[in-house]
Amino acid sequence: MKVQSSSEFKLQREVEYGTPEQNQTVKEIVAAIKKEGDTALLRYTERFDGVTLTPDALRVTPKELEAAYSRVEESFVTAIRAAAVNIRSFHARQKRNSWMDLQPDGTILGQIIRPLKRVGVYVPGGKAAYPSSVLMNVIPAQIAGVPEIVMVTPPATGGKAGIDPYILVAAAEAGVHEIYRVGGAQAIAALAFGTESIEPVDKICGPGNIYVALAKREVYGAVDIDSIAGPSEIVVLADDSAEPGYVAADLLSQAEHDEMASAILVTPSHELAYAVAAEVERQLLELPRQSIARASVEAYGAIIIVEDIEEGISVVNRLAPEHLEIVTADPMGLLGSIENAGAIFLGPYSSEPVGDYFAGPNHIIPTNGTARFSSPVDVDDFIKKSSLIYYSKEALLRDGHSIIELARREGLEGHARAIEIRLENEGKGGDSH
Ligand code: HSO
Ligand code: ZN
Repeated sequence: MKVQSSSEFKLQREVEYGTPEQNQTVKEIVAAIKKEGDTALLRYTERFDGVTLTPDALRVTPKELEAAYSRVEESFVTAIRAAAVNIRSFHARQKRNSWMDLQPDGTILGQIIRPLKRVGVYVPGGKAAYPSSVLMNVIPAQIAGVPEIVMVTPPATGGKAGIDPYILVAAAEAGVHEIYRVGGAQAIAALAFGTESIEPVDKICGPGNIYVALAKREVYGAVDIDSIAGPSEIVVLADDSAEPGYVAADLLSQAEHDEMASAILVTPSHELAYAVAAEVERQLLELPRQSIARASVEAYGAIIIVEDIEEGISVVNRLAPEHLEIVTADPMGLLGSIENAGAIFLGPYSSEPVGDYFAGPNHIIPTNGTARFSSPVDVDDFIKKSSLIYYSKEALLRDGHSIIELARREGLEGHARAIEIRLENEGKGGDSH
């Protein structure tokens, strides 16, 4: 890993908007699903996944779910259940209550919180299908009270319509209600607009390839979508109290996700910087995903030497990383100065995978500097709010003239009169109903 000073460092990664051809393909797929429903959905599934299905084979049956349990290790079920307990209890703290405020004049104002009715979770096929991400998408929706949680995932290619049993078990454990074996842009369109076999949803979330991301952009507005995630990032802010082997391992744990992932160490300690660089080299040689991790580290990795921890903090705040580990003598003491970070891991034992899998906070976190203005997935992503207004007669008589004034300044006489008709009537000592 390159060791460099902070002055020139700038992390820059392009956000993927796809080629014109990819955009065109996605537009065509979405239009076809909208027009032809299941017919187009099955046609694209045959073309892209190499699987021929009938409409009644789209939905995964309870029997298949049962079979999935017999194909995974018991230790996996135990671990995912324990993770689910922690994720549930963390997200349960985010639940909002509806509220109403009764004022002395009889006015009642409030906010009513309702869950979205139907949510679709996309789970990619192949290597990027993480059971842990199924939990991270589904559990917040479930805690929000979403009554219908639907999962879609592409069927295994080559004629076998199976789905990874680990994904199925995670879905069952998380509380998914319906699972369909469809993927790609066609699955996103089916969720957004519905087909004969799949009822449309209100919101689509979950990661996917470029076609999935473009399809989500394409259907946004007809339904809500989550944010479109970029490659994963970690920044470790450390001083010479840190153990180089631990820091290197944590950097590599992010680097192995993706050639475009970014792992950065920020430290005032020259000694730590060079020790971590050597450790990264040593550990890389023994990592099964060495080629991915090495590509990531070479293109987007860095070890940045700063003057002192204060400068380190300002580098961190500029990067606004998805994950920040603070491995210094007094990590808690620095917490107050961290302004931009999606998830903050404190101390030598809060290795990022603790949060990726188990502690409870969500691992779907803003990437690419967007932690500057956005937050990890949580229960709020699956609710909506309605405002509540009850005005008493007394309150309307008191405020009516101000409302009329504002309406007339906007040239909206109809608005003014809607109030005026009441003031005239009630002001004359009209009936108090
Ligand atoms: N670090 C990833 C999440 C993940 N890690 C899933 C393992 N599985 C992005 O936050
Ligand atoms: Zn991870």
